[in-house]
Amino acid sequence: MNFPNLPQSELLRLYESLTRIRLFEERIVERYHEQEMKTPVHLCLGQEAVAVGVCSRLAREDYIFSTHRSHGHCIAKGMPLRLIAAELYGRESGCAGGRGGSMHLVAPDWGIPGSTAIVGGSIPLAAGAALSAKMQNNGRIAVAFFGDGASEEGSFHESLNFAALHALPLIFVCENNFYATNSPFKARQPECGIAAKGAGYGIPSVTADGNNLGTVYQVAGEAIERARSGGGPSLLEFETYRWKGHVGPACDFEAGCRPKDELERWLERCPHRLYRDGLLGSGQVSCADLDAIERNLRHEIDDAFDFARASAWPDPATLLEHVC
Ligand SMILES: Cc1ncc(C[n+]2csc(CCOP(=O)(O)OP(=O)(O)O)c2C)c(N)n1
Ligand SMILES: [Mg+2]
Repeated sequence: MNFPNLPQSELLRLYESLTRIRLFEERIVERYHEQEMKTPVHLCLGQEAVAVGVCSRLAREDYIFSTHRSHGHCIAKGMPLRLIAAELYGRESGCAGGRGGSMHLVAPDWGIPGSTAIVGGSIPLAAGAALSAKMQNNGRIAVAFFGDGASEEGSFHESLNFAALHALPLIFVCENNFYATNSPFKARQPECGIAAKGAGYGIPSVTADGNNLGTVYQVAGEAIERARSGGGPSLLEFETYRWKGHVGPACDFEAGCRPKDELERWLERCPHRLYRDGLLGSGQVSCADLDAIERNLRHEIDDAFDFARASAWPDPATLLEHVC
């Protein structure tokens, strides 16, 4: 484990963020069968370290653009759980007034101008935000989160080209979980890997272990520093794995979507457990410290779900608002 050499407060901040995502999504899994959450949910259980390692290095004003699988990114960027939970329950108090659901999380005050379910859509949006930051010289940077499937879209290549040409303060963060829906990576792409595509445009590009929070933190930090100091874009390909099916709270290996032993191998590399073990091994914190964080987070999640379920439904009279 590449365990980061950081002050105790920062190590705990990372643990808290990682655990907040894990427990929030586990709560969705627990409650989804009640059929009160009508939105489809694309869970990021197993992939949390990428969100935390990247977003923990950003300022609140920096932009992130996420996808259909956005809970982890938005939580790690600081978006309040109440806004997310209420959106999942379709309530007026949700971040998009209950109209958007899980795939359209938005929180401009936390640097989240919008998330999009159009595969590859987050990438040019982030390039636009990075261009605006550069033109205004306001010191902000933008991050595009996207999956391995999105790297097959034209928008990925167009944005790489444009960002390289204009030296945009933009980080391309590809979460390579080796599947696009049920289609395995090897059946879709040649073996050169995703990072090689960035190198083709002259962009500093790396492939790294996305389940090792210390590695993500370090690699993301270098890219962010480069972007902020005028060094232009970077492409970071993080290898990781989603534990649940493409959509919904269930696993999918029973349906033959992927091999059980593959999932089991990745479960052994749980990003949360790896980080927790590293943290305890560092001797800087005790189990009791971590348990206290977890207890507080459970209260925060109870509060968010209670808030969501007690919130009003959107008024039907507003149905056509925001529609052209
Ligand atoms: C342009 C477009 N094509 C197809 C879809 C249907 N679709 C939704 S998610 C998805 C797979 C995306 O895979 P990837 O980019 O690897 O992200 P992951 O789900 O693995 O996080 C597809 C094909 C879509 N939403 N948008
Ligand atoms: Mg994928």
